[in-house]
This record gives sequence, structure tokens and C-alpha cells, in this order.
Amino acid sequence: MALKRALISGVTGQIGSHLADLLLEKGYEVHGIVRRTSTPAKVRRPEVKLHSADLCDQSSLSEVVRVVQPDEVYNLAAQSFVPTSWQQPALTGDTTGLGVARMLEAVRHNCPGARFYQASSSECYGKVRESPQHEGTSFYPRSPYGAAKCYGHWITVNARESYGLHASSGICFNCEGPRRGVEFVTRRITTAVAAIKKGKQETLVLGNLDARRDWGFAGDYVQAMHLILQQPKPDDYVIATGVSHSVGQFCEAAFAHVGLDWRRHVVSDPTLYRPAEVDVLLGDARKLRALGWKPEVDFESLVKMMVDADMEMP
Ligand code: GDR
Repeated sequence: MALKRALISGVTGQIGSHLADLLLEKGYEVHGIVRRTSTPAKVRRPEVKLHSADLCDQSSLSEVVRVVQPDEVYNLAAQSFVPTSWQQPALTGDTTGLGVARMLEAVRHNCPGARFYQASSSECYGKVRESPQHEGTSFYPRSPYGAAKCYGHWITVNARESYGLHASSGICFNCEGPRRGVEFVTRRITTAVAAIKKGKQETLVLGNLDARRDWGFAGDYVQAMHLILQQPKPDDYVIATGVSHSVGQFCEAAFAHVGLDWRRHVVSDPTLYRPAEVDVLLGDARKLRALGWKPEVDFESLVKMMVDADMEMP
């Protein structure tokens, strides 16, 4: 008999895959929600039981929660690529924002004792009001994605306060690793480093090299998500390393790891800048650290891990 049953939305994504690994290791029965597309959904772990539902469709979410009766629900699914949110603001609002309300309603009506984790985002801080950012820092989103994540965050707080649900938010700063999607900047850089080192490519064209992010390892961050749901009381927690680097510094470290000088290969194209940029993010995770969590992988090790993994790719 499994110890506990977990339901993960976004199980096919980077964080979902690490979380599924962690929960399976811990003896959970793991269920995942997948959206129907013409290409079949892929999960790394065949043990994960898949259910078809969509964040835009209330009845499908309610049905999955009713059937699975999870102990823990992790809502990681979203339209998660910030640039796309300017092209598809309403879709982003529907999935990334209203999707949270639908998941909460599914839990409230079908399994109200389940513990609920919402993947809130450092993008909520946007044009930062103070630095470093902590749980009490005001939000100032700078994209339709950030605005939708703010809604998701507050509707989770509201579900806790209105209905007494065990609903928590992890305000997650950028989390990376070899499984990161290739459109995000860290993976764009590490795949290009590998291609350039192997002589398949000469140049990498990026947008803003001065933007700074608090980059951590997804494998560390899923430990934090699990720990948050083990607390007797639901609450909000920043998940971050407390160290920030620029996109340029990420390039420097990644190219240097294979003996290359990034300045010879990286070009910044101002036409790729975002309509409104989040210039600098730096998280203060003291509240979470007080529960015993700390990141194990530092910036340099993260960069090396990602470059090495891309060098191994055929
Ligand atoms: P972000 O991640 O928007 O912070 O959101 P991303 O890696 O896309 O951008 C980080 C920074 O890099 C700059 N940048 C580029 N970004 C991309 N994608 N491609 C480029 O070529 C490029 N050049 C420079 C960007 O301008 C930006 O400043 C991520 C997502 O995972 C969200 O879903 C999540 O909520 C937050 O992290 C925390």
C-alpha cells in the first residue's frame, strides 16, 4: 500500500518530473494531469498514473480529484513562458490564473481534506519594491504572466482564509537544470555552448544580458515544495537561493566550463528585449530555511551540470 497519494498538474514539465521522482522515492502513489494534444504526453516515470484533464475545464479537473482522492495536490501546470504571455494574454490568464481557481474548486468540492500547493512565482515581484524579496514584499508584475500568477497566488490565500483549505504557496524563483525547456535562457545558453564546442554553431543571439535572476536547481526546489505541504498549517514561502547573477554571468560561466570565451560567441539583439523587463530578482528564503530546507546545488555547480548534460546529448 502506498504511503500517500499525490496529484500533480504539470507533471510533464521540468518541475513536475523532479517532483514525481521525489514522491515516488518517498513511496507515494503519484497521479498526474495531462492535457490532450495531438502528440502523446510523455512522462519519465511509467509509475505515474495519468489522467486527462485541462486547467481551462472545470468538470474534467473536478472528476480527476474525485476519482483520485489525493492527500496532496501540487498545481504546477501553467502557460509558463513569459514572452508568450504578451502574445496570448487571455489564454495565459485562463490557465495560469483562473486555472488555479478551478483546481481549488475541484479540491474544495471533491476532496476538501487534501493539502494544496500552488506554484507561485518570483515574476509576481516584477519591478521589485525591495531587495531581497520575501513573503511580505508587495507584488508588481511586469507581464501578463506575472499578473496571472498574482491572481493564482491570492486566490490560494483566499481559499485558505475563506474555506479553511490547507492551501499553501511556494513563491518559486527561477529553477533550472538539465530538464529545463530549451526556450528558457539558461537552457538556450547551455545547448548553444554544447553546439558551439562541437563545431555545429558559431553564434548565440540573446536578448537582455543584464537581467539578473536568482537561479536554483529544480531538484532542490521540489524538496521545498514537499516540505511546505508537510507543515501542520498552510502558509506562503519564498523558494530561492539568495544569490543573483546576470544572464551575461551565466554565459561567462557556461562557456568557460568548456574552455570558451563567451564574448566571442554571444550577441545581444535589442529587438529580442521584452516589452517590460524584470531587471533583478533576489529571494530571501529565511522562512523556508527555518523549516530545515536549504539548496544543495550552487550557481557554479548548476551551470556545470547543465553544460555537461548538453555536451552528452547526441
Ligand atoms: P523568466 O525566465 O522569464 O525569468 O521566467 P527566462 O529564462 O525566459 O528569462 C530569464 C531572463 O533572461 C533574459 N533573456 C532571455 N530569455 C529567454 N527566454 N531567451 C533569450 O534569448 C533571452 N535573452 C535574455 C530575459 O529577458 C529574462 O530577463 C522563468 C519561468 O520559468 C517562469 O515560468 C517562472 O515563473 C519564473 O522563471 C520564476
